[in-house]
Amino acid sequence: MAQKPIFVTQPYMPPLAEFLPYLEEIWQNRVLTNGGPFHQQLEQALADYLGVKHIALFANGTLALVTALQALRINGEVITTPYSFVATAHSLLWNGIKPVFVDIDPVSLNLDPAKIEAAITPQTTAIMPVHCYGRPCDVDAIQKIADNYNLRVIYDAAHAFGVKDEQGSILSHGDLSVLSFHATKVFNTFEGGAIVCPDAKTKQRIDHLKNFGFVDETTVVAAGINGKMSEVNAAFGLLQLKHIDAALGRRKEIDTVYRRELTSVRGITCLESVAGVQPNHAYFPVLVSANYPLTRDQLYARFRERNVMVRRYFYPLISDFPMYRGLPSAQRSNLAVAAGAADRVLCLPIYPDMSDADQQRVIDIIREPFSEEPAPAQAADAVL
Ligand code: T4K
Repeated sequence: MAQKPIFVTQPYMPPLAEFLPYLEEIWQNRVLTNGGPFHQQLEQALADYLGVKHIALFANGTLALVTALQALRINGEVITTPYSFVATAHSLLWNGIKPVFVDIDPVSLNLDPAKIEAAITPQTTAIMPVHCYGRPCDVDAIQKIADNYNLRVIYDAAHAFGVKDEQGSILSHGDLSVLSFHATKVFNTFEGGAIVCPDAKTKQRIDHLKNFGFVDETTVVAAGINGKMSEVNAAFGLLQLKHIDAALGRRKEIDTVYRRELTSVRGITCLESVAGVQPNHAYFPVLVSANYPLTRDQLYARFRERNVMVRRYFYPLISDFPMYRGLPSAQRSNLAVAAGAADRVLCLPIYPDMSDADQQRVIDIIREPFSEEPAPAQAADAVL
């Protein structure tokens, strides 16, 4: 009989009984959306929790990315990473902006600052890096380049909820940072997202843009969109915040066990923890090398046979999708490190409710091929 499936992630769900009072309040008030009381409370609570100045909630992370670019009036060309979820580059296309892909750093798997300058042209207006898997970009190097060339920096921080570096929240870097609160993320509001911004004026522009451009009943200042988060989602976020530290704590335990059990496995590389960073353990990526007994895709297939739904985030590269692959910067020769990572990566299951037994199942599958290897040649000689 097939064992029960284990997914790459599962959303954390607080006890339903704790959510009912929030729903009762919504039923009572009949305020469902358009910046209601839970929306306002969640913005403040998140700004406090994350240690950031201003936060504007959105219906999802993709709308937040699209709006962030609008808020800063970005156009022309934007330098970004091919090693991410498609939404990163799609947000550029939705704004009529040309993505320019730059290769990633082999250790961080984030945009490689050393390769950014060569991709800057007179049309470049901004850089959109991604804190991939919640692991911080080289924010200082990126800011230096942005300052030298007068470029804006919008971080796709979809994975980086709660991550801190030595200067505080990772979300405080650049001009804007965008979060996702999708079901698969560390902090979820079913669907949801946010823009983190440093000043009240920018926050006000973002708030107008996410509400069709309305300033008041009769004034529309921009061709805005409907990006608002509903009261149900915001209420769920408030409840989630009460549980977030416990959820992050459990993720840390799972991360620690994977590292302990997998570091010595030949051909499996865990991404190094970054010094001075408080991580969120959003993902557990490993890189499968040629000296592992199976190829990455053979291991992936074996997991599937065992009903363990590991994922190859981020394969294929964004630059390999049809709407991008014609771009000069999308050529694989320009993106060798990213292509190598995409061909080797597997994201293992990690989520707060994952049991120790389920984690052991994952570890056993990775170790299994070693017991199937033919005995080493010396051993055979000894018998003769
Ligand atoms: N930028 C970056 C860097 C991103 O990673 C993302 C989203 C965005 C921007 C855009 O933010 P949003 O607009 O989504 O807020 C998932 C997510 O749909 C996507 O949000 C996420 N990145 C991406 C990395 O992963 P899929 O296609 O892998 O999702 P799916 O449905 O296969 O879910 C993965 C597993 O999670 C399932 O096997 C089971 C579990 N799951 C999923 C859902 C939706 C649940 O247990 N419950 C659920 O409701 O894209």
